[in-house]
Amino acid sequence: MSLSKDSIAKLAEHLENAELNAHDVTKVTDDYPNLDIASAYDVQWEIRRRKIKRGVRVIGMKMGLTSRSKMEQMGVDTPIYGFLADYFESPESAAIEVDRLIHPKVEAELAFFTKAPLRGPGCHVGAVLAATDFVLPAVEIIDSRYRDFKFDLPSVIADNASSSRFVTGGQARAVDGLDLRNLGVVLEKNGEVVATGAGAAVLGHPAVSIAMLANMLGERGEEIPAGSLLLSGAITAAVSVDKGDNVSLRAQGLGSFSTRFI
Ligand code: OOG
Ligand code: MG
Repeated sequence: MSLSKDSIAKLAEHLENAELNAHDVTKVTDDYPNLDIASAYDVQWEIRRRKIKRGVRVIGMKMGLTSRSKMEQMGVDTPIYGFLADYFESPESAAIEVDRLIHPKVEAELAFFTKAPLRGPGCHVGAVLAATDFVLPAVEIIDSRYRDFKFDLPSVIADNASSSRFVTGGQARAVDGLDLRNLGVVLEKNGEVVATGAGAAVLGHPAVSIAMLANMLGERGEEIPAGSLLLSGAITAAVSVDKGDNVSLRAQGLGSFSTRFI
């Protein structure tokens, strides 16, 4: 079922308010059981328009549900995308305030910074690597607006793929000379290893995920501009965090960094 303009606007406002006020809501498919994927993206793009109208800048995009462990964890089986607003970025030195979020979880990702636009259809790994200025390790903080972090595909797409915050750190490196498939990551919480993984967990190679993003956007006539920050999708399953937690990420050849939750 595709949605009327009015319903899209109503759902976008409802989900964005949940994000801004940090309160959870029931799934959008509870009220619109036949909501299709295209309309779910319409809601996400409407949330994006609402933010831009208020002066928020979109600095990049993210992929989600690109790894087997994430798909299994969330019970959903298709990669999705979301947008990244400027205020989602949390500087490495800053602490993240848990009271401003609902039920945050952290996951290890790889961030690509582009120096040339990427356009689908027909975008491939080679095009992504050629357009990449550098990569950096990243911790994404996801925070589904849905009660108990439970959703289906249309609901999570409408909710901007649970996007909430992210932190990049460590060492920026050009992709040549890096083996992104075998790149190992170790995620620690309060000094204990909570998840490990390698780049190949993301669709076999993290750049495949970025190519898929360009191709998905191409279907809507959109492209990825140069100067974008792109999150590959989690390499590991997501781990819940709470006030007082300290999370650190170590990525092979790309250094390490940590972030605090208060
Ligand atoms: C959806 C967002 C998934 C990823 O990297 O897989 C995501 C969710 O799990 O809430 O960001
Ligand atoms: Mg993610």
